[in-house]
Amino acid sequence: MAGTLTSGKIKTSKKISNRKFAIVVAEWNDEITEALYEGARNSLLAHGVKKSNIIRKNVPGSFELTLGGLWMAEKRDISAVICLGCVIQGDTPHFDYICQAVANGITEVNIKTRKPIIFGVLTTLNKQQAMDRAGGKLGNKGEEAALTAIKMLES
Ligand code: RBF
Repeated sequence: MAGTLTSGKIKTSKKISNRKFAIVVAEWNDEITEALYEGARNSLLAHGVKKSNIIRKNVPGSFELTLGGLWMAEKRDISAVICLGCVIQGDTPHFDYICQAVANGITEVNIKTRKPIIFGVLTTLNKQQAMDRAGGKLGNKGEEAALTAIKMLES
């Protein structure tokens, strides 16, 4: 599928099965973010990550993913952090502020901690676009975010 990340060439090593991953989940639009979480978790498990090596942390909204992600990344035993959220455009400019802030925030956490902090945030114009990307006709971006984390650790 165009525009999607596939696990095609990933040959999961023993190294990955012993790595610890944090998944930070925003509670706003939880119908969507729970589906993203399931996708990410199942993808990690499918690539050999142990259940006990997947740590979940909830935060209230996508804006809080930056700090939640930093807290997780600062833990020495965590190798990568997957941040999952869903921002849906409303009638006010909040959408732009939140999307910009979380994209910049997560970028900063990557640089500051030198660990892969994955941007798994849907930024959509409506709920249908979000559903299409959270296990719907366009796949599951949570799954892709987990694959990205694995690829970064394997690279
Ligand atoms: N958080 C999301 O994760 N997705 C949203 O679509 C979303 N929309 C918001 C719209 C408004 C008007 C406000 C005030 C907040 C919204 N938030 C959303 C919450 C935001 O990420 C954060 O949790 C709060 O602003 C508190 O810092």
